[in-house]
Amino acid sequence: MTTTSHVKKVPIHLQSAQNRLLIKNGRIVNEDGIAEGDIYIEEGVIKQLGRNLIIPGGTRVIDARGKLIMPGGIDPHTHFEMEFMGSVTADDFYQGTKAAIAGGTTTIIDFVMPRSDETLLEAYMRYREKADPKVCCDYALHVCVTSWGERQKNEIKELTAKHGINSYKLFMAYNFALRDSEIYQLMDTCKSIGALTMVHAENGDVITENTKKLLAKGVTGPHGHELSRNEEVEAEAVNRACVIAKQVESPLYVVHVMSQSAAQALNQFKINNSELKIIGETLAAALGTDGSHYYHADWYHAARHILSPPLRPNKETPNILMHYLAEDKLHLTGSDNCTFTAEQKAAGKNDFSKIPNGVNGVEDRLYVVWEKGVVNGIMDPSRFVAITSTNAAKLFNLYPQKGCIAVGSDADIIVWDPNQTKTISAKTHHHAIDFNIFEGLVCHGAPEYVIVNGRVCVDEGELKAVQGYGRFLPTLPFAPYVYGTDDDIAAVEKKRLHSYENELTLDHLNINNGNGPNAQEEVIYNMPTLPNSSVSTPIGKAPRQEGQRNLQSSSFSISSEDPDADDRRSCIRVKNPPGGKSSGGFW
Ligand code: URQ
Ligand code: ZN
Ligand code: ZN
Repeated sequence: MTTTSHVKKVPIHLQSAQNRLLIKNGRIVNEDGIAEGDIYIEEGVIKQLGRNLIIPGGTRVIDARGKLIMPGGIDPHTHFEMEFMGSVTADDFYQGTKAAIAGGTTTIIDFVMPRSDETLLEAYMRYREKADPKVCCDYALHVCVTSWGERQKNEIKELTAKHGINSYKLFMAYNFALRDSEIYQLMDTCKSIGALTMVHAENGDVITENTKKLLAKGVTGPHGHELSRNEEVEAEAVNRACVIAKQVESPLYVVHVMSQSAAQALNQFKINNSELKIIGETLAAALGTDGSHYYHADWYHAARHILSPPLRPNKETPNILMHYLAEDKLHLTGSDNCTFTAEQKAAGKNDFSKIPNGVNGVEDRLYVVWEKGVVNGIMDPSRFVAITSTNAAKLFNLYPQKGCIAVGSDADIIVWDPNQTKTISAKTHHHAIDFNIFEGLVCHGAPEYVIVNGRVCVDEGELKAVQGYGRFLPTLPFAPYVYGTDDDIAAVEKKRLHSYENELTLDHLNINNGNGPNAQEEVIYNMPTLPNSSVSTPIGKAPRQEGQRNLQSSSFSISSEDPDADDRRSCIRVKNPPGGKSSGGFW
């Protein structure tokens, strides 16, 4: 099996004029600003950005007036057709990636979960064989390391050198948790090969003891799940993982940060150890719902909210985590999509510790983050792009192929209509289960078009995903945003900005350049403004610091039906040092 082939598996008859596409009149949102312009796509790649583009006849035109054009979502955390806790997750790579596309996600990164009798390489091959023919969008893989020794050490070296894997997940809980000494050794090995260690941070020993005690007391229902693994149990493990990473001087990615305590532990460690790269991911589930559901009278309703670490009963948690994301104290969002049917959940009818862990999220992640983050005024559209797409691309070394709208990038694009209203429901979602943890959530904003590698896969809201259209994305080690110097990062950003500036001139960016600001030094992006915002755009990113907007009492309108809308938009000045934009801060 080759791991480097990027040849699309699309039948020739499907590749006609439809792979030439012009998206006109929208506002292009990248993580570093918003610009106005048109996008020309050919053969799955963005070929031109700007205005008055010269394009071949027969090109399909999408009018994006009044819409936002954003990079397709990248979900760094899914579990499609995974064998886990005696079950197999209901969404397979076809159903899962179809659901992803329906919600605007155009790349997913799944986890290879080895069977107990399998080598890591065998597990990787098994995942490639099941995923390659089914995926509707591009995908990459992380590999879970569920036991540790010389064999695993050699295998991860091989997986990184030859098979396009640059990230490994270890567990501090479950019956395949690694001990601290093993965690240390795995981090050391990952560091030596330029891979990123990801950690599921919960204190497994404490959970085991708490579970025994709760069951002995007769607490067998779903709420026992959260009681057995409360916030402290998560926060302790987050801190311990950070401490070990510090001893090894290794970067660390903490998956599914689910509580205020854990987010605080991570952030405090980062503040005290600013030289370390500690990355925090949280989930759509943690932002869109809460642990009060574990006390629901219907056992199935409660059980269907079970995942680990659990949702938290503190109803403020979603809001707190969203502010952490806005303030760059957490860095990206995943779904941890890991769906089980009611029948599968029933395995834990008499014992909460046997309920298969996992919830939906791959389809609804963007809706939830937009609604709770942007519509609620906690972050702006650029930060939305950063935490749903760009930061994942950077961390897993897929940037700028993925995660941005720039010349040369893959044409993974969503045309987002902020005026559309959608109510999330299991009746209309595309998962293989009949329950949705976000049921009834009314969302103001939805993808009208989703373009996957140049193909329109959501067309005026209609889903047209193609099985097997996606490709495996090999991820290379030593990602500049994880292991590189500031100069390495600046070189990547410069390459990306270079193509951008060539195409979208100051004029196209609606810049008042009467005083002639040097494009190399200063670019002014037109930005929509937000209602009732308490937090402004990214912190810890040098280019953003000047021109941080006061988002209070402004009005968010991007309707281009309104000719005066431009006048009301505020501007953000983004300083670019000579030779390109500096990454500043973390990124
Ligand atoms: O821990 C995970 O990420 C997977 C294996 C299970 N799902 C979950 O409950 N988070
Ligand atoms: Zn996990
Ligand atoms: Zn997971």
